[in-house]
Amino acid sequence: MYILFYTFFHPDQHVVAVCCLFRQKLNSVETTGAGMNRSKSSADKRSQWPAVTRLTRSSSSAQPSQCQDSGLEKQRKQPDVALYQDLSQKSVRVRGQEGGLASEAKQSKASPAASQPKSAPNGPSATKSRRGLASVAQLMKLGHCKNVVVVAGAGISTASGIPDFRTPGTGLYDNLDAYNIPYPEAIFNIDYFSNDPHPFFSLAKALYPGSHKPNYIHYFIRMLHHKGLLLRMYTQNIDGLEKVCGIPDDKLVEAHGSFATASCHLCYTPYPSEDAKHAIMSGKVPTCTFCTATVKPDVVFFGEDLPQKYFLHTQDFPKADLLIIMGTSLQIEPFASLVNTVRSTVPRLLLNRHAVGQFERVPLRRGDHMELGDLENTIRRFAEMLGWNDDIEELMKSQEQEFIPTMVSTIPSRRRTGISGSEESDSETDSKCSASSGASN
Ligand code: CNA
Repeated sequence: MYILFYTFFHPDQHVVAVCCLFRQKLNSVETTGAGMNRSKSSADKRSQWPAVTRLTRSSSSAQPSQCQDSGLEKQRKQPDVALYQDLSQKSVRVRGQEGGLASEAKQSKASPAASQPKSAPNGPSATKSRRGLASVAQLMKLGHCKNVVVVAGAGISTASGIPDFRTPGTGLYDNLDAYNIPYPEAIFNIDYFSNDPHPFFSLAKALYPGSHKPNYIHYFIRMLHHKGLLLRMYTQNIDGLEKVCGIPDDKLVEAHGSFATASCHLCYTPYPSEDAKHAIMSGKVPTCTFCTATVKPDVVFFGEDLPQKYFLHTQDFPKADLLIIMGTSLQIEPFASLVNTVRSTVPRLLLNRHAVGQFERVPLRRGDHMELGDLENTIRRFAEMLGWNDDIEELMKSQEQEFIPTMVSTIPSRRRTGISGSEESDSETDSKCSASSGASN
């Protein structure tokens, strides 16, 4: 009560602290699985700040200058000032809702480990550390890792030809001229979309599943599942390649949504995804049959709720005995904070081009491992160490044979074909039905 009173009179200074407390409350609500979805009713609840039964997507609390490969500042264009100010005002509410996690992240940064001098061990010496790939491979071979959680980002799909966000030069944030937006995040900002959907739709044309194929990294994760070791994969990617390579729906959390379904961005009335795709691909704007607002694929924008499935993390992360983090800059909250929720003794392996998040700190947390460099090369070496390379190559070949003839076909039939067939030896065939049905949109 006192806190609410205090906040009322000091809203700016104390909103984060208050939200932190609400976040503690949220944790208890999350474990009960209380309704957190992007339904109409959930949308209606947006006005009842503070919302305690959902999490919205936001950029990390990290400043752009802290992001090694962002290079964002120098790329930013002159914003449309009026719109930018309007969005800033709107984002206050969003930041307030997210403050709990943001402040958790800040708190963790303020921990004793965080006070260590920050020096990113990005050089080759970091990869020679005993805390690298070989150590984790050894643990796996000894049978210590039977509940592996994978956390992934755009870096796992660059080998498939899909640019990530932040890699200088090739990342989308460095190549925004075509989209005519005032700042990079605007392309995934729900308020900006509401005002002008065209920049996102231009990008969506390139990202719609169907024109890219999964790569060795995706199949490595599929192999983890095949071997019965994958507890769950949490991906931020929206390209759908995890499903295309055959990782079943029940093993996958697409934390930032996907193109598989579509709905009204305002009232969340579902809309046939193929119709949405067809409209977007032909340069039209699909509109809601209920309220006439713009329809969009169910990709989670900044300021939108994460899918309900995301909250499986409350069960999975305490259960994990190995966490593999790959191809992400860990800049987007609340996703980025997930990696801090495994038990303190659980090994965490970062596979990325450079150190990110808590892996930037020296010394690393006990049990943390890091292997830096090109992800596909790293994963190939990892697979060699585990003796999985032949299996993965074979899996890729068999999947490719099913994949190629159907590339020209529709998405649902391609996915169905990709998941059934030669995978009868898969140790977890139970998930095929759900994967197929998930892809039928
Ligand atoms: P990001 O911020 O662009 O970070 C990607 C990370 O991967 C960076 O640290 C890169 O250095 C690293 N990386 C990229 N390529 C390689 C490589 N070949 N080898 C090793 N490391 C590499 O992207 P995040 O995923 O962290 O950010 C989350 C956003 C990005 C999500 O909301 C996604 O929706 C969004 N996104 C997704 C896609 C996709 O679906 N493929 C593409 C672009 C952006």
